[in-house]
Amino acid sequence: MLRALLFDVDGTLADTERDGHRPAFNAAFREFGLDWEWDVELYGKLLAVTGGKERMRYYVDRFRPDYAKPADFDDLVVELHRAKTRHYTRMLAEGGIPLRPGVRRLLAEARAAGLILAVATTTTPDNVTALLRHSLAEDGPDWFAVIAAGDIVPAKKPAPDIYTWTLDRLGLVAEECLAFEDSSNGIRSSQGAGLKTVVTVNDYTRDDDFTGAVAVLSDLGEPDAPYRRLDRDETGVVDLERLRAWRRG
Ligand code: XBP
Ligand code: MG
Repeated sequence: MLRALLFDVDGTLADTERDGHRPAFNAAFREFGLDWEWDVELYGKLLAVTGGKERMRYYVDRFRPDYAKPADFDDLVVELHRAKTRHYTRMLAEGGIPLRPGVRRLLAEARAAGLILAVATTTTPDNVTALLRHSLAEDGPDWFAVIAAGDIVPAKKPAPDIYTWTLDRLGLVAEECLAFEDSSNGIRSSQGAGLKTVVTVNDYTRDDDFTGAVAVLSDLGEPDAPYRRLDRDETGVVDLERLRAWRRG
């Protein structure tokens, strides 16, 4: 029986990366007087690494051989990340970033049907709360039985740990759940935890490897704007009936 839906956040619930996280990183860099500037294309490359602190370290190691790391570089990364989170949550509060097509509709249907909702993401907990509160509903965070986020597991996606942690917390096994992801790092993580996974792509992840996905979609679809399936010729709307049919396979 399908008991729970587990959602990634960035790129899945909302298109937060290009116009949310990226400018928030840039604002933090400016605040600290750094000449780092992540444009849209570079950010696509940096998304290979999940986690904001991990991404900044990767940027310096891979793209800034000219940068002389100070002795307290690890502390600087933590400070930068704190500033970035402040900028990002303020952007969301200021009217931010809308949910992707079909997300609110499916969450509401699942909730009304008594299914359990959960979040499994590498982003910082404050970011998730801000998005759910400002883009879903004032009580949006309360819609979710578990919000697993950020550093609660040391190994971020593509490691399966965040999904395994979520399943443990819910007291459910993978067969009772479906996951929703937007990236290859994400689906490696969810499938690594044994979860069947529905993918909705975005501009950064369209060409990712989604082998094993239940379905690869443009988005979850709305009645007046159906999804387009990328892995076969099909359009439609993702609702519970369709999810149950896909799950049965
Ligand atoms: C999301 C991430 C996060 C965000 C930034 O990946 O990788 O790092 O880009 O958030 P996923 P933080 O969608 O697979 O969870 O800066 O708070 O880490
Ligand atoms: Mg994602």
